Amino acid sequence: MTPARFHIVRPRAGEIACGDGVLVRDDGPRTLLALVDALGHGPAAAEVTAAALACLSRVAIGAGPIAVLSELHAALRGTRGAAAMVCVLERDRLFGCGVGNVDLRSDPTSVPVVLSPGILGGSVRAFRAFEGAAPAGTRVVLFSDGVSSTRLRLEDLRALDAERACRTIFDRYAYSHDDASVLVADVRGS
Ligand SMILES: [Mn+2]
Repeated sequence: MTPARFHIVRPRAGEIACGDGVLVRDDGPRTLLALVDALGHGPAAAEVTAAALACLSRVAIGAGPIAVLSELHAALRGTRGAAAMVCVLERDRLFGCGVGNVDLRSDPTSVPVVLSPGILGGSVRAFRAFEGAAPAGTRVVLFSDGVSSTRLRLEDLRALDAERACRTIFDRYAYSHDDASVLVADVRGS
C-alpha cells in the first residue's frame, strides 16, 4: 500500500510566492518523497523550486536518491540554487540523500541521516546517501530550515494521523520569517 501522506508549504510572512516545495510520487513498489528549499525567497526562489519540482516529477527513481539529486543538480545549474531532501521508500527500506539545510526524521525507527553540504545547481562536493529500516508503522518527516527541529519530538505525535501530525508540527515549529515546508508520510503494510 502506498504511504499515507500530507504536506504543508507556506511562504514567509509578507510573500505570496514560496521558495519551498514538496513532491510525492508513487512508482510501482517505490515512493519518492522530495522537499526543495530554493535559496532566498519570493518569486525568484519560487521559479527555481518550480523547475526543481518539474525535474523531480519526471526523473527515474529506481536508481536511488543520489541519481535523483545528481539529475536535479544538473537541472538547476545556472539558477540561484536550492537545498533538497529526497527519500525513496521501497519494501521496508528508506533510501535518502539531502543537500543543504533540509532534514529528515523517522519514528519509531530512527534512520541515521547524513547530510551533504553544498547547493544544488551550484557546488556539491560529494553526495552522501543514507538508508535504514522503514517497516509498516514508520512515520517519515521531511522539513526545511523554516521549521525548528530542535524541539521536534515525533513520539509525542503518534496518536495523530499524517495530516494532523503535519498540521501540529507546522503550528508548533514553523517560523513565520522564512518559507517553511513539512511532509509527513506514514508507511503502511501491503
Ligand atoms: Mn529556508
